[in-house]
Amino acid sequence: MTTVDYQARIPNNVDLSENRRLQRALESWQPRFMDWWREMGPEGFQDKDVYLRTAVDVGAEGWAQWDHVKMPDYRWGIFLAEPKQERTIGFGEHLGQPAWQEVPGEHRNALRRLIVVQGDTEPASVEQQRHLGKIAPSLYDLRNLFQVNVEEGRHLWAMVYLLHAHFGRDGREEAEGLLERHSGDADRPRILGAFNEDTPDWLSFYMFTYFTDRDGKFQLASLAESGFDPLARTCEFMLKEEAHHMFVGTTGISRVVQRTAELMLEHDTEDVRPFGGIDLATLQRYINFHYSVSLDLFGAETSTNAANYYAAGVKGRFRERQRADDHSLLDATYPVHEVRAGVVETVDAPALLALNQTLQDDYIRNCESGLAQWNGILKRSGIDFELRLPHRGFHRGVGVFSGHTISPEGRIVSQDEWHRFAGKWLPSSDDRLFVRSLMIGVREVGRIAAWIAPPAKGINDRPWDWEYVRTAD
Ligand code: BYC
Repeated sequence: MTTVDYQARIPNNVDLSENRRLQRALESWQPRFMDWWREMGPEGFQDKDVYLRTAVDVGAEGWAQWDHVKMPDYRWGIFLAEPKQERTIGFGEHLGQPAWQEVPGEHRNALRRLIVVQGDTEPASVEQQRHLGKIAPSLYDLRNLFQVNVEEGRHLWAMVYLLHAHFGRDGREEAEGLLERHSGDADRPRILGAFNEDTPDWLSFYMFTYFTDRDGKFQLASLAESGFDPLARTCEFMLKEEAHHMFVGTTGISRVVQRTAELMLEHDTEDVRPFGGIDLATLQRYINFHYSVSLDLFGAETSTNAANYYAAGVKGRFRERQRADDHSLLDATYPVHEVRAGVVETVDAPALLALNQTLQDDYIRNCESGLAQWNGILKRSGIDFELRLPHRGFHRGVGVFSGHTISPEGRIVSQDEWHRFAGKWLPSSDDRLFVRSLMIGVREVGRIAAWIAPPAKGINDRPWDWEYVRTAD
């Protein structure tokens, strides 16, 4: 059992006090993080009490403490999952060898790159969401936003710890860089595309936590298989916190669908906009957008980077250890897509090269679960409409489909047709303005904005209509 030092300036279960040099380095990064949080973190509400869960342990039970705290007082700390006795590497060229506790020289660059890319997304999402507090639909939602934000801040700490502890001077420089790049910044943008998009309204926030945080789940799960044990254990614990972020997305969209269905029945129309609801066609366009930019986060479907990461033992597949194959994939093939003569075809590629597509396929299957839930609400309401995931080639900027114009149904269309239909397939400026017009902050206990249904229950056994954030001055 790793003991947790929760009283230390930086709460941790990595015996930080035993390593003075590292402790000093992280303590000098801490004020930089706090400056960033104040400048780029949630706008307003910093002096308000928010009902937050804070990680205090890594065991299965009771790992979190719940209390009203001011966000700047949140105890951001370093928590790695329990070590596994004699853990071995589960895939690639080093299969069966003991997991590394230190970074092997030959895999240093690959590991640093993966950790920096992962680390970069965490503060990026906080920056993207910083304006959402004042337009939150309820105190319950406001609290969930801040929970997600402080935990993304903790996930940044997780990656910064690895950089400082294992990558020397260039690790420290990379840690600085994580606070210097900013979402959407023209000169110093975040590394991955989706993290430079705006999250201007709460529908976008729920879509982001559903689709983009879910990429996080799959990437973290692949890194949790890493032969580099500190990275694996860090990601394993991050996944525990991440589950709530996707819950916010799944249930958030469910509640919007629920409210839309109620308004459709009440007014006997699909056009619920005049009644302050979000019509299903607009919801579908938001799904199309967020799903497609999130698919881009997987990189190209066939990738030598991914093959090298796998062969080296630094990044595995989702649930690598539960797969019944040889975990080296040297002779295996995997079906991938190609666009040939205007048609999408499936061809076999070496499985090692197709690892990004493999992970993307796992992700797509998992995305379907939310759609089933949302469509269940429509069906139970007697509404004959199905929300769908668009074709994987729709609106892609990375990989085999980039450079092709493909309809949500998967038909390759001309540039001309694309431009004619883009406003029907993707949120138009009119859609965005309309959704933005609904975003009026609601701060009274028990009240909620008219475009979304209340949640079925509250957080941590509290009622949903509870003072999750004490907003009074
Ligand atoms: N945008 O071989 P390729 C999360 C670059 S989300 C811009 O196709 P590879 C979270 C790529 O870097 C999870 N650039 O792909 C969610 C490479 O550049 P270099 C974040 C892109 O390397 C919500 C070149 O194109 N974690 O946690 O096999 C809230 C060719 O690359 C993009 C990770 O992603 C893009 N979309 O795979 C908070 C895990 N895609 O090297 C948090 C770590 C590719 O030629 N990252 N490029 O300069 C990785 O595993 C891989 O870097 C990627 C790319 C999957 C991202």
